[in-house]
Amino acid sequence: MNSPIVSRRSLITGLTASAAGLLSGCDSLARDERFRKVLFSAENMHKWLQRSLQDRQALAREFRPDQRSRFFRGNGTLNPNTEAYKALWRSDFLDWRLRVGGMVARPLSISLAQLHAMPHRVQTTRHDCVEGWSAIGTWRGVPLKAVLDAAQLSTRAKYLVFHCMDDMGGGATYYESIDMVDALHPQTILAFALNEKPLHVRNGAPLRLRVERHLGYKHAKYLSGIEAVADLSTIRGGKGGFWEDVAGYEWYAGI
Ligand SMILES: Nc1nc2c(c(=O)[nH]1)N[C@H]1C(S)=C(S)[C@@H](COP(=O)(O)O)O[C@H]1N2
Ligand SMILES: [Mo]
Repeated sequence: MNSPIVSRRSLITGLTASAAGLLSGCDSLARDERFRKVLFSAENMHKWLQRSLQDRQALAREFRPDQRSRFFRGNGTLNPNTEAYKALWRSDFLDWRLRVGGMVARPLSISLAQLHAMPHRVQTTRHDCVEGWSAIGTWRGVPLKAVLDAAQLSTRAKYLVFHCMDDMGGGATYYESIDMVDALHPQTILAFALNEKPLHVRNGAPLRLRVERHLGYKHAKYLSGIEAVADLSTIRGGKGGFWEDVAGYEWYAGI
Protein backbone atom coordinates (compact mmCIF):
# COMPACT_ATOMS: atom_id res chain seq x y z
CA MET A 1 0.00 0.00 0.00
CA ASN A 2 2.97 2.29 0.50
CA SER A 3 4.11 2.11 -3.10
CA PRO A 4 5.16 5.50 -4.48
CA ILE A 5 2.33 5.39 -6.98
CA VAL A 6 -0.33 5.07 -4.30
CA SER A 7 1.06 7.87 -2.14
CA ARG A 8 1.41 10.16 -5.15
CA ARG A 9 -2.16 9.44 -6.11
CA SER A 10 -3.39 10.08 -2.58
CA LEU A 11 -1.59 13.41 -2.56
CA ILE A 12 -3.31 14.40 -5.74
CA THR A 13 -6.80 13.36 -4.72
CA GLY A 14 -6.58 14.09 -1.02
CA LEU A 15 -7.68 10.53 -0.27
CA THR A 16 -5.94 8.37 2.35
CA ALA A 17 -3.53 5.76 1.04
CA SER A 18 -5.95 2.95 1.86
CA ALA A 19 -8.88 4.69 0.17
CA ALA A 20 -6.68 5.42 -2.83
CA GLY A 21 -5.78 1.74 -2.82
CA LEU A 22 -9.42 0.96 -3.58
CA LEU A 23 -8.98 2.83 -6.83
CA SER A 24 -6.28 0.41 -7.99
CA GLY A 25 -6.20 -0.28 -11.69
CA CYS A 26 -7.07 3.33 -12.47
CA ASP A 27 -3.63 4.87 -12.42
CA SER A 28 -4.60 7.63 -14.80
CA LEU A 29 -7.68 8.50 -12.81
CA ALA A 30 -6.37 11.70 -11.25
CA ARG A 31 -5.46 13.04 -14.68
CA ASP A 32 -8.89 12.22 -16.05
CA GLU A 33 -11.07 15.27 -16.58
CA ARG A 34 -14.22 13.43 -15.50
CA PHE A 35 -12.59 12.44 -12.22
CA ARG A 36 -11.69 16.05 -11.48
CA LYS A 37 -15.33 16.96 -12.02
CA VAL A 38 -16.37 14.36 -9.42
CA LEU A 39 -13.94 15.95 -6.94
CA PHE A 40 -15.32 19.39 -7.55
CA SER A 41 -18.88 18.15 -7.23
CA ALA A 42 -18.34 17.49 -3.50
CA GLU A 43 -18.29 21.24 -3.15
CA ASN A 44 -21.37 21.57 -5.35
CA MET A 45 -23.08 18.93 -3.26
CA HIS A 46 -22.48 21.03 -0.16
CA LYS A 47 -23.96 24.09 -1.86
CA TRP A 48 -26.91 22.04 -3.06
CA LEU A 49 -27.58 20.64 0.42
CA GLN A 50 -27.34 24.12 1.87
CA ARG A 51 -29.82 25.42 -0.69
CA SER A 52 -32.31 22.62 -0.23
CA LEU A 53 -32.19 23.08 3.56
CA GLN A 54 -32.97 26.77 3.07
CA ASP A 55 -35.85 25.75 0.77
CA ARG A 56 -37.25 23.49 3.44
CA GLN A 57 -37.01 26.21 6.08
CA ALA A 58 -38.94 28.68 3.91
CA LEU A 59 -42.35 29.71 5.19
CA ALA A 60 -45.59 28.55 3.63
CA ARG A 61 -47.71 31.40 2.29
CA GLU A 62 -49.91 33.05 4.89
CA PHE A 63 -53.25 34.68 4.06
CA ARG A 64 -55.41 37.39 5.58
CA PRO A 65 -58.27 36.23 7.84
CA ASP A 66 -60.80 37.61 5.31
CA GLN A 67 -59.41 35.18 2.72
CA ARG A 68 -60.52 32.15 4.74
CA SER A 69 -62.82 29.52 3.31
CA ARG A 70 -66.33 29.94 4.68
CA PHE A 71 -66.42 26.27 5.63
CA PHE A 72 -63.35 24.19 6.47
CA ARG A 73 -64.43 20.71 5.49
CA GLY A 74 -63.27 17.59 7.21
CA ASN A 75 -61.56 14.65 5.55
CA GLY A 76 -60.59 11.14 6.57
CA THR A 77 -61.93 10.42 10.03
CA LEU A 78 -64.68 12.91 10.90
CA ASN A 79 -65.32 11.49 14.37
CA PRO A 80 -63.20 8.79 16.04
CA ASN A 81 -66.39 7.55 17.73
CA THR A 82 -64.64 5.11 20.06
CA GLU A 83 -65.88 4.74 23.64
CA ALA A 84 -62.63 6.25 24.90
CA TYR A 85 -62.89 9.26 22.57
CA LYS A 86 -66.57 9.84 23.39
CA ALA A 87 -65.75 9.85 27.11
CA LEU A 88 -63.00 12.44 26.57
CA TRP A 89 -65.32 14.58 24.41
CA ARG A 90 -68.12 14.44 27.02
CA SER A 91 -65.76 15.86 29.66
CA ASP A 92 -64.59 18.65 27.32
CA PHE A 93 -61.23 16.85 26.98
CA LEU A 94 -60.43 17.64 30.63
CA ASP A 95 -58.97 14.13 31.07
CA TRP A 96 -57.17 14.11 27.71
CA ARG A 97 -53.37 14.23 27.79
CA LEU A 98 -50.71 14.54 25.10
CA ARG A 99 -47.92 12.13 25.96
CA VAL A 100 -44.46 13.07 24.72
CA GLY A 101 -41.96 10.23 24.93
CA GLY A 102 -39.37 8.14 23.19
CA MET A 103 -35.97 9.78 22.85
CA VAL A 104 -36.53 12.62 25.32
CA ALA A 105 -34.88 13.26 28.69
CA ARG A 106 -38.15 14.45 30.26
CA PRO A 107 -41.23 12.51 29.11
CA LEU A 108 -44.32 14.73 29.39
CA SER A 109 -48.04 14.29 29.87
CA ILE A 110 -49.60 17.63 28.91
CA SER A 111 -53.20 18.73 29.47
CA LEU A 112 -55.11 21.05 27.16
CA ALA A 113 -55.02 23.76 29.87
CA GLN A 114 -51.22 23.48 29.99
CA LEU A 115 -51.02 23.83 26.18
CA HIS A 116 -53.27 26.90 26.36
CA ALA A 117 -50.82 28.43 28.85
CA MET A 118 -47.84 28.00 26.49
CA PRO A 119 -46.83 30.52 23.78
CA HIS A 120 -49.16 30.47 20.76
CA ARG A 121 -48.73 31.03 17.07
CA VAL A 122 -51.60 32.03 14.80
CA GLN A 123 -51.38 31.40 11.05
CA THR A 124 -53.83 31.57 8.17
CA THR A 125 -52.75 28.98 5.64
CA ARG A 126 -54.05 26.87 2.78
CA HIS A 127 -54.56 23.16 3.35
CA ASP A 128 -54.10 21.00 0.25
CA CYS A 129 -55.46 17.46 0.21
CA VAL A 130 -54.23 14.90 -2.35
CA GLU A 131 -57.84 14.06 -3.02
CA GLY A 132 -58.10 17.39 -4.84
CA TRP A 133 -59.51 20.04 -2.54
CA SER A 134 -58.04 22.99 -0.65
CA ALA A 135 -59.26 25.23 2.16
CA ILE A 136 -57.87 28.30 3.89
CA GLY A 137 -58.17 28.48 7.67
CA THR A 138 -56.67 30.28 10.66
CA TRP A 139 -54.95 27.93 13.07
CA ARG A 140 -53.89 28.69 16.62
CA GLY A 141 -51.53 26.44 18.54
CA VAL A 142 -48.26 25.88 20.35
CA PRO A 143 -45.08 25.75 18.26
CA LEU A 144 -43.95 22.13 18.31
CA LYS A 145 -40.44 23.33 19.16
CA ALA A 146 -41.64 24.68 22.52
CA VAL A 147 -42.96 21.23 23.47
CA LEU A 148 -39.79 19.50 22.28
CA ASP A 149 -37.65 21.92 24.30
CA ALA A 150 -39.74 21.23 27.42
CA ALA A 151 -39.30 17.49 26.88
CA GLN A 152 -35.56 17.87 26.28
CA LEU A 153 -35.47 16.07 22.97
CA SER A 154 -32.37 13.93 22.43
CA THR A 155 -29.99 15.14 19.73
CA ARG A 156 -30.00 11.52 18.44
CA ALA A 157 -33.72 11.64 17.64
CA LYS A 158 -34.30 11.92 13.87
CA TYR A 159 -38.08 11.69 13.55
CA LEU A 160 -41.22 12.42 15.48
CA VAL A 161 -44.10 9.98 15.30
CA PHE A 162 -47.60 11.38 15.89
CA HIS A 163 -50.03 8.87 17.35
CA CYS A 164 -53.76 9.47 16.92
CA MET A 165 -56.94 8.28 18.63
CA ASP A 166 -58.98 7.24 15.57
CA ASP A 167 -59.20 3.57 14.70
CA MET A 168 -58.75 3.08 10.96
CA GLY A 169 -59.96 -0.54 11.20
CA GLY A 170 -58.86 -3.60 13.13
CA GLY A 171 -57.51 -1.46 15.97
CA ALA A 172 -54.89 0.29 13.79
CA THR A 173 -54.87 3.97 14.70
CA TYR A 174 -53.91 6.74 12.30
CA TYR A 175 -50.31 7.88 12.64
CA GLU A 176 -47.82 10.10 10.84
CA SER A 177 -44.20 11.19 11.18
CA ILE A 178 -41.93 14.10 10.24
CA ASP A 179 -38.20 14.79 10.40
CA MET A 180 -36.48 17.43 12.54
CA VAL A 181 -36.35 20.08 9.79
CA ASP A 182 -40.15 20.08 9.74
CA ALA A 183 -40.42 19.59 13.51
CA LEU A 184 -38.45 22.80 14.15
CA HIS A 185 -40.06 24.79 11.32
CA PRO A 186 -41.65 27.96 12.80
CA GLN A 187 -45.06 27.18 11.25
CA THR A 188 -45.18 23.65 12.65
CA ILE A 189 -47.69 23.90 15.49
CA LEU A 190 -49.90 21.73 17.65
CA ALA A 191 -53.22 23.42 16.89
CA PHE A 192 -56.17 23.51 19.29
CA ALA A 193 -58.23 26.17 17.49
CA LEU A 194 -59.47 26.77 13.95
CA ASN A 195 -60.83 30.19 12.96
CA GLU A 196 -60.57 31.24 16.63
CA LYS A 197 -62.85 28.48 17.89
CA PRO A 198 -61.82 25.28 19.69
CA LEU A 199 -61.21 22.55 17.09
CA HIS A 200 -64.40 20.90 15.89
CA VAL A 201 -64.40 17.10 16.21
CA ARG A 202 -64.39 16.93 12.41
CA ASN A 203 -61.07 18.85 12.27
CA GLY A 204 -59.23 16.86 14.95
CA ALA A 205 -60.33 17.89 18.47
CA PRO A 206 -58.75 18.42 20.85
CA LEU A 207 -55.35 18.76 19.13
CA ARG A 208 -53.93 18.25 15.64
CA LEU A 209 -50.64 18.82 13.90
CA ARG A 210 -50.17 21.65 11.37
CA VAL A 211 -47.08 21.10 9.24
CA GLU A 212 -47.73 23.73 6.62
CA ARG A 213 -45.16 22.76 3.99
CA HIS A 214 -46.83 19.37 3.56
CA LEU A 215 -49.95 17.85 2.02
CA GLY A 216 -53.04 17.26 4.15
CA TYR A 217 -52.45 13.67 5.21
CA LYS A 218 -49.32 14.64 7.20
CA HIS A 219 -51.46 16.87 9.47
CA ALA A 220 -52.36 14.24 12.06
CA LYS A 221 -55.67 14.89 13.87
CA TYR A 222 -56.90 13.57 17.25
CA LEU A 223 -53.41 13.48 18.74
CA SER A 224 -52.69 11.28 21.75
CA GLY A 225 -48.92 11.17 21.72
CA ILE A 226 -45.65 12.20 20.14
CA GLU A 227 -42.77 9.73 20.09
CA ALA A 228 -39.19 10.74 19.23
CA VAL A 229 -37.30 7.99 17.39
CA ALA A 230 -34.04 7.47 15.49
CA ASP A 231 -35.55 5.16 12.90
CA LEU A 232 -39.01 4.71 11.37
CA SER A 233 -38.52 1.17 10.09
CA THR A 234 -39.47 -0.38 13.44
CA ILE A 235 -42.66 1.70 13.83
CA ARG A 236 -45.89 0.03 12.68
CA GLY A 237 -45.61 -0.84 8.96
CA GLY A 238 -42.24 0.88 8.77
CA LYS A 239 -43.15 3.50 6.15
CA GLY A 240 -43.72 6.37 8.58
CA GLY A 241 -47.48 6.82 8.33
CA PHE A 242 -50.83 5.08 8.06
CA TRP A 243 -51.39 5.83 4.36
CA GLU A 244 -47.69 5.33 3.59
CA ASP A 245 -48.00 1.81 5.05
CA VAL A 246 -51.30 0.77 3.48
CA ALA A 247 -51.59 2.76 0.26
CA GLY A 248 -48.05 3.66 -0.76
CA TYR A 249 -48.42 7.41 -0.15
CA GLU A 250 -45.09 9.27 -0.22
CA TRP A 251 -43.61 9.79 3.25
CA TYR A 252 -42.23 13.14 2.08
CA ALA A 253 -45.27 15.16 1.02
CA GLY A 254 -43.62 18.59 0.71
CA ILE A 255 -45.45 21.36 -1.14
N1 LIG B 1 -56.05 11.13 12.81
C1 LIG B 1 -56.26 11.45 11.52
N2 LIG B 1 -55.60 12.49 10.99
C2 LIG B 1 -55.81 12.84 9.71
C3 LIG B 1 -56.67 12.11 8.86
C4 LIG B 1 -57.36 11.01 9.43
O1 LIG B 1 -58.17 10.31 8.79
N3 LIG B 1 -57.12 10.72 10.77
N4 LIG B 1 -56.83 12.49 7.53
C5 LIG B 1 -55.80 13.33 6.94
C6 LIG B 1 -56.14 13.94 5.67
S1 LIG B 1 -56.04 12.98 4.27
C7 LIG B 1 -56.43 15.27 5.54
S2 LIG B 1 -56.66 16.01 4.04
C8 LIG B 1 -56.58 16.10 6.75
C9 LIG B 1 -57.96 16.69 6.77
O2 LIG B 1 -58.08 17.63 7.82
P1 LIG B 1 -59.51 18.21 8.11
O3 LIG B 1 -60.43 17.06 8.47
O4 LIG B 1 -59.35 19.20 9.21
O5 LIG B 1 -60.00 18.86 6.82
O6 LIG B 1 -56.37 15.40 7.96
C10 LIG B 1 -55.35 14.43 7.90
N5 LIG B 1 -55.14 13.92 9.22
MO1 LIG C 1 -56.03 14.44 2.53
